[in-house]
Amino acid sequence: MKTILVTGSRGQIGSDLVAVLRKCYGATQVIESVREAAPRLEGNSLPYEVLDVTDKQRLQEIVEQYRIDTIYHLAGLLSATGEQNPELCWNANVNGLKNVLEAAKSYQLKVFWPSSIAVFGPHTPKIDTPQITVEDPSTIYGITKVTGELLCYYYAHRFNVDVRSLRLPGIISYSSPPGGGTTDFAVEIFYAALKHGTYTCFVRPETRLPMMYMPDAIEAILHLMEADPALIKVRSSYNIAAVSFSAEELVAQIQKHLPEFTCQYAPDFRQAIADSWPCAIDDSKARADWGWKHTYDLPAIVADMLARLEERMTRPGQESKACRQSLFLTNHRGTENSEEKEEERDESTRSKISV
Ligand code: AKB
Repeated sequence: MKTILVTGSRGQIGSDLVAVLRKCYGATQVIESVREAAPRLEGNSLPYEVLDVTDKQRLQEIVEQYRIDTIYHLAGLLSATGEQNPELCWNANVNGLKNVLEAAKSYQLKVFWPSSIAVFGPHTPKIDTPQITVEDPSTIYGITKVTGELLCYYYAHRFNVDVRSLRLPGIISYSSPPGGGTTDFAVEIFYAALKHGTYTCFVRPETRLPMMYMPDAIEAILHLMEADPALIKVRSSYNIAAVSFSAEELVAQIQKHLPEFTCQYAPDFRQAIADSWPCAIDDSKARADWGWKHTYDLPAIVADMLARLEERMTRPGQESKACRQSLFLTNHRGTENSEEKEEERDESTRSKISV
């Protein structure tokens, strides 16, 4: 039986991933951890710990206490917040990962860690960005991700640590808001379209970036972590892709459902970050090595996002269980604890430092 620790568990990915892991492996087998204690979590009967990942000793205590064998290490800063606090970004992203890898080495843990398209920079080919290419990020976030990939590679080859990673694109989800990334516009726009009928986008209309719907991201993470170790040929991080669209293409797709919706453009400092990233990634290595494939294209993402958010807005509090179950669980095994009641999640408790 697996015993899993999820760091940054209240972030955009963690919020969905914890729910799915609990369905797959058992509710009490998944220990979530957040950087700061939050009242709602205190009252939650499912296991959680307060953990600042830069605290190596505390991390090791938790690993020992629960006999953890797998860590999904999601705690970290994203690109926009990272740029506003480069020192914190380095400390959380690099030292936090180093502590996780050290624990993995000492206790023979399996690790998932998200890298990002932010490892690429202005001199990287922008279209069909290869698995191995120039990595010259212009953000501190990207620098921490390149460093993290090198650390993963080093610990895998030098100490035989089973660490697996994906270079995630922008992730679009309805169950929790993103937390300080450059791709956040692709989520904010849905809330604005439904609530206000208008949105002011912080990147230019022609800005084209790689994106993925959350169910595909969760599928990719679980699939990678369940793959036979012999299939994992890349121990730095795999390119992974689903869709690629510009801000104006996203607007046009939303307008098919909401014809009155309008979008203005007011680029800010995030435009330069977006401009430094690729438009579309070549993920053929992930597809060949362990069989990655995505499900959602842009029309499917937009239709599902609007339907889920509308349902959530009209019936607040109802979305969580139904949406997660219907979207994620059909593809995954082991729903043996599906009767266990999932605690309703309070978004205000989400860790400030989390992807
Ligand atoms: C961000 O925008 O910072 C993230 C990412 C692409 O890594 N979504």
